[in-house]
This record gives sequence, structure tokens and C-alpha cells, in this order.
Amino acid sequence: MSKTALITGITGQDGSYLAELLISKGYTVYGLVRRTSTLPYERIFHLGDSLKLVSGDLMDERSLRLILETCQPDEVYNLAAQSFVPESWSQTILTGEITGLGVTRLLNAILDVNKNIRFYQASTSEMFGKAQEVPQSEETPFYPRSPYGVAKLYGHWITVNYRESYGLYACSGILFNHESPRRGTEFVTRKVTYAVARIKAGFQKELRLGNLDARRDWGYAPDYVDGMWRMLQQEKPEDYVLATGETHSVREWVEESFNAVNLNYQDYVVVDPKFIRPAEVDLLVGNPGKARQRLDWHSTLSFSELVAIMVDEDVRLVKEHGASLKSMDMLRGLR
Ligand code: NAP
Ligand code: G4F
Repeated sequence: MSKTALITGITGQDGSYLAELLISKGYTVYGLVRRTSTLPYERIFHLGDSLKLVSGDLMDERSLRLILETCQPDEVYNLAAQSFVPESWSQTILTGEITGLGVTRLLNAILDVNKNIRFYQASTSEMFGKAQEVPQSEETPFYPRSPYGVAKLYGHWITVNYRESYGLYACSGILFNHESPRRGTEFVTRKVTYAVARIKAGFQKELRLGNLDARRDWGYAPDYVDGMWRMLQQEKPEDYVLATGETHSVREWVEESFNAVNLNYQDYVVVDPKFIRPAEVDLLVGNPGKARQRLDWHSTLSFSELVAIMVDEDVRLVKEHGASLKSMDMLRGLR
């Protein structure tokens, strides 16, 4: 019999890729959307009627209970969060409410409606923060460095706690940074590839960035949603790290992106203190050994391949919609 899944964070990067994956596997897929005055559905428009949308919010436990009663899911993937790290210093309480307590609201709703639902929590390498060992694995102690990291750590531990307290099938995926042409333009990878495309097309003169020395383990988002699904198909619920095992600096990402369109980044990049964070995560690199062994999970793209597909897609996008994208940047203030 075909399975049913509920995805929170459906309008985000990972939600859209996970919906595609589950639909291709024959699932009935519901996506939770919040009520907004405009529709932020650009990543999921193409899924049409194969995706069912339900209205609710991680801030409102009753809405979650009603949704679970309506959808009767076998699996719930909690991808919703205030996920942008810098914003978590200015919207600290909101980040705690959505990214931290929101997990408990959803787990409570699962306890009330159906304890057999399998649950995935979107945990993060940001929980390692000031990394206590290199590379980071499921055994590495946590040391978050932002209110976002702190809120995610609460979400991680409440998932573990409900598994141990109530016997829920609940997994926490500790995912390192994963990117794609659907990444929000506020995150550094897409901010750079999008700016490169606009500079090449003559729409932008410079690119203002923060810390170029921070290092991240960047993978390809479609691989990571496949890992989420694999975690929920195991006999026993456990936590897993998903990562490539390679680390690169922001500077390397910038250099490679500008090189892809035959430009020298030093002619365009300006370091702006506005983008330096109150506390930084200097070095992330994951050890995906457990996921490789137990889930047969592998990341499929190299660093250079990932940069290339993101630059190519942004070059295509800017060629197609140059003028309108320029006005979108002005609205968003190109964070
Ligand atoms: P994203 O693109 O920023 O998407 C976040 C999603 O959360 C959006 O759909 C957003 O909906 C939704 N959301 C925010 N507040 C909500 C609320 N109160 N109620 C319901 N939905 C709400 O994030 P992503 O990159 O796809 O990441 C997915 C998850 O994985 C997030 O939890 C993130 O923290 C975590 N994570 C991401 C990475 C990564 O590298 N991408 C790595 C580790 C962990 P709107 O469209 O309405 O704003
Ligand atoms: O792209 P970022 O904003 O991603 P960050 O902070 O690593 O968080 C992302 O990955 C986490 C997984 O580890 C997720 F949990 C989280 O939800 C999100 O998806 O920044 C990456 C690095 C940072 O060190 C930052 O200081 O890039 C540096 N950076 C330098 N200049 C910049 C900029 N980041 C942004 N966003 N904008 C800049 O101008």
C-alpha cells in the first residue's frame, strides 16, 4: 500500500526536493504552508496537483494536530525553521519559538494523534559550532555559536528525548550545508553565484561579503533529502550525520564561481563588516561514515561540480529574467 508523508518547510529548498523524491516513490505527499498575504510557492509550482497543501504553523500546536488528523501520515519530515543564522541574533525569541519549540509542538501533536508516525527532525552541523573535533561525527560534543544553533540543539535533544521517553520512531539528521540552484539568495553560496551571473550580465558592479575564511562542508541538496528518507526506512530510529567529508573556504567558493565565467573575484569582492557575525563557526567538516555504512548513502557531486551547476543556472536565470530579478534584489536588500 502506498505511504503518506507530511512535509513542513515545503516552500523551502529541501521541502521542494523531498516532495519530488517522495512523489516519485509513489507517496501521497502533503506540504504544510503558513498563511501569508502573498504566495511564496516558486519552488513547488511545478509539482501542481501531485502535492497537497495544508495550512498551519509551527507556532500553533492545534493547527498541527488538525493537520495530522486530516492527512493521517505514515511519515512526518520537520524541515520548517527560521533557518538563516544572522537573523537569529535579531529575531532571537522568534527563532527559539519556531526552530526550537516548534519541534516540541509537532512531537506533542504526533503523541496525541498517532504514536506510530515516523518523524524526521532537520538538525544541523551548526550545533557543532566551535567544533570540538575534526571531522565531526554523531559522537562529537556540541558547542553552538548562534541563537539558531542553540534553538536547533534544543530541537535535536527533544527529538532524542521523545524517542527515549515515548518510544517514538524519531530520527535527527545532522546535516552539513547543502546547496542547489533553489538555495535562498541570502545564503552565501547562492548570493555569490547569483551575483556572479548579474555582474557578468552587467547588472551589478560589486559583491559585498563578510568572512571569507570560514570553512564549510558543502554538498548537493537532492542527495541530502534522499538521506532523510533513508533514515526513516530503517528498522530502528537513530541519528545520522550527512556530509561530503570535504571542507572549503568561502573564499574558495567565491574564486571558483568567478572563474567559471572568466572573471577575477578580486576585482569585484568587497569585505563589508555588516556581514561579519557576532560569533562565527570557523570550520565544519563532517564524517558521513555511519550514513555510508548503514544507509548506503553517498554524496554525488564534487565541490567544483556543485559550483558549476549553480553558476550555470544563475547565468541562465539572469539571461531570461534580468530586469525583473534586479528589482527582486532591491526588495530583498540583497542580504
Ligand atoms: P529554507 O529554504 O529556509 O526553508 C525553511 C522553511 O521553513 C520554509 O518553507 C518556511 O516557510 C518554513 N517555515 C518557517 N517558519 C515557519 C513556521 N513558523 N511554520 C511553518 N513553516 C515555517 O530551509 P532549507 O535550506 O530548505 O532547510 C530545511 C531545514 O533543514 C531547515 O530546518 C534548516 O534549518 C535545516 N538545515 C538546513 C541545512 C542547509 O544547508 N540547507 C543544513 C542543516 C539543516 P515560508 O516559505 O512560509 O517562509
Ligand atoms: O551560507 P551561510 O549563511 O550558511 P550557514 O551560516 O553555514 O548556515 C546554513 O547552513 C547550516 C548548516 O551548517 C544550516 F543549518 C543553516 O540553516 C543554513 O542553511 O554562511 C556560510 C558562511 C558563514 O561562515 C558566513 O559568515 O559564509 C560566511 N559568509 C561570508 N560572507 C556569509 C557572507 N554568509 C552570508 N549569508 N552572507 C555573506 O555575505
